[in-house]
Amino acid sequence: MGKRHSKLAPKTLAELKEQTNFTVEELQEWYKEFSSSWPKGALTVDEFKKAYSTFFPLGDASEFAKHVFRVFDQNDDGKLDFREFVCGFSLVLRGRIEDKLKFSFEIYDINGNGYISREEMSEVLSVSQFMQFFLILLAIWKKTNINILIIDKIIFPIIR
Ligand SMILES: [Ca+2]
Ligand SMILES: [Ca+2]
Repeated sequence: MGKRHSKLAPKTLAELKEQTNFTVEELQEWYKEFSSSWPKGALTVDEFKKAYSTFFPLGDASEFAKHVFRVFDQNDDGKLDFREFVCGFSLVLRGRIEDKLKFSFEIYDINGNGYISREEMSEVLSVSQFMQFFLILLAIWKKTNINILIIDKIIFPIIR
């Protein structure tokens, strides 16, 4: 058994600092959490669902978690590595409004053809689940700068 790395390599850290809206300290903190929760260095969709449902045990949050996973998994290999994980959270929690809207769109556009069909809309989730998702993220990331008003005034009407 090799020694588990609980610190990010300086090069990776510098790259992630560029790619996300987190500070060096926050990234180190995320990494520590991530590597102790998923020592393999990546998590599967089932593990993601499980983590998700511990934050939100009621209802079928795991169905929605599946779609979040799909969008976070940038290289489509069925695993979330630390980079994808932290980039996903950065986007949702601290991204520009345009990026958050793009994220919302991709959640619904399951086949990635640039359109949201009626079927995709009903497949994904109800609006209330979508709102829950953001509230869960808020709970996870207390120091978030996400603005509830932005969700309410911009994302909510768009996905309705
Ligand atoms: Ca991946
Ligand atoms: Ca589509």
